[in-house]
Amino acid sequence: KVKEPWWKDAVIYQIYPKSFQDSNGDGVGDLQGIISRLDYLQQLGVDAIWLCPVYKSPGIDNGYDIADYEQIDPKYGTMADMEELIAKGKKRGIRIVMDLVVNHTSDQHPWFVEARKHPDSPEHDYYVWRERPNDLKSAFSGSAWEYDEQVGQYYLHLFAKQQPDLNWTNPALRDKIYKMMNFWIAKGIGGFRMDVIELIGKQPDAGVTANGPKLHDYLQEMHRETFGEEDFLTVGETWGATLDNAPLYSDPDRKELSMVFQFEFTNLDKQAGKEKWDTRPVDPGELKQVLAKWQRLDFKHAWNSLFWDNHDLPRIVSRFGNDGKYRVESAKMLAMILHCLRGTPYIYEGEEIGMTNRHVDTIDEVADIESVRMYNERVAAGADPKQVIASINSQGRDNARTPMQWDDSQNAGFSSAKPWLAVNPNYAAINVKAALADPDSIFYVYQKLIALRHHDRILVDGDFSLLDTSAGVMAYKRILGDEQLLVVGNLTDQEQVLDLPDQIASVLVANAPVPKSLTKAVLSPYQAFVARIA
Ligand code: TEU
Repeated sequence: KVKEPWWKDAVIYQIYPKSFQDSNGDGVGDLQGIISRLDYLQQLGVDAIWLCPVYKSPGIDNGYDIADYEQIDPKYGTMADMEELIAKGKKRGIRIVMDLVVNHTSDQHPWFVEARKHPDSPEHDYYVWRERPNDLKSAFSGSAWEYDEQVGQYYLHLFAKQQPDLNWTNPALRDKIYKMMNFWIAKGIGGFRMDVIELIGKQPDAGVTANGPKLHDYLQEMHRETFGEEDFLTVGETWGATLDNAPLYSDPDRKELSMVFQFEFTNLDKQAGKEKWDTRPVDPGELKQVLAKWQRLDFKHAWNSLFWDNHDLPRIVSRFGNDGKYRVESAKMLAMILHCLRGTPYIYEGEEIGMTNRHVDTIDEVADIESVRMYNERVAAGADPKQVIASINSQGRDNARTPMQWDDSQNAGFSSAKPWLAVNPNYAAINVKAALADPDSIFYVYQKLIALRHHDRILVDGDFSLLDTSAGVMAYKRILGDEQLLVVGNLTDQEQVLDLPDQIASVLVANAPVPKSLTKAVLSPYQAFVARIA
């Protein structure tokens, strides 16, 4: 009998290495910095770290442009540091999930350098070249095609032009990727988070990028050639995931990935048919419907991950909660609502202390390539710069990338030097040291929710049932055998009335005193609780 994979009851913590902890005083986070914070992560209780890219990279997209898959970038440390992180993590029951970026490389990768220099080399065909561009667009504004003088052809880049797309139809290229994956597996890592993996089956001539016809063949081949026999977590970044195609990726019988990241909730504050920069207010009724919808997966033949934040998204407390008066209440509510769902929860660094979006006044304060390019494009097209900055303040990726706030000392304890990206000025109040000192902090709600998942199978295996409540309240049950868990969250900054027939047996987690009776109970703004039902 196959034993259950390690990730079934796990909670994963995402680290953006550039912003987590600097150990050598250069203003940039590094591997030794992460090692120095493993005790903190153990105290939180997480089972694994998803480590954003630390490979050798010119850093045009903060490491998502890889120049050497088998070397650590010197700004993050050495391979010995990486091995130390894996070993010291293991001692604490924390596995390392590496970021696998194989839709594209850096233009500085030796393959691309060769592909350009010698158009008749085997490496040339590792990339996607055409005589003529079509109208495919880059995710970072402008055409997805760049003319190369030396070659006399255009190459495809679905992201920056310094991130040429790999040609997965080439079997020799696929083989190189699998060898590289096995290099990392041999180092004892616990899994891979697969960057924009849905794009590798692209058919650029047909205008197809995500979910191309060969995608699942490639993933099955990858599974066979690399991690198939490992007790391993693989999660695909799949913006185009739907209830119909999520099982194609994640049904264990198909031997592809463990689970998907689906992003449906990110549409909730976006105007239909527009870009993410064109926002609208969130309707709480829609929010709960989207969360409930993904609970309808057949979890024997599919698996979903649960997350609010990552390095590409705004801070959730600023986005769906309230980063002013009700910051603490709303952060706890969002944690309870998400962590009691079925799937595998991910926590993004700083989420566990309620870190918020940051605010900029001018484009000079913005580091991220996506925001800068969008700004230039829109302003050139006549947009009001103030409006564009407002979009960046609400949706820009730098919101999640400001340095981790460890304490109230200079630079928030992140670095002794000026950080590469300015610390959020609210660090004096919002920081890890303060959170650990306050038994009522957001941190301890996350800690409890993680422990609950480890100790009670109801969160892993229990059925989900959405309860009928007013639009501003999300209430659901998890049911396993004769055990029942009730989860309630007021999604709004207004009082809401809850009317349920159930009797609470015991309260497990709460952010406010739980009403004795649930009939016609008044919930305070963002009030939430998790309770066993009698
Ligand atoms: O993100 C994929 C992606 O599509 C994002 O660029 C997304 O469009 C944007 O951030 C949100 O609108 C992955 C990585 O997570 C991201 O950091 C990289 O920039 C990108 O791939 C390219 O590797």
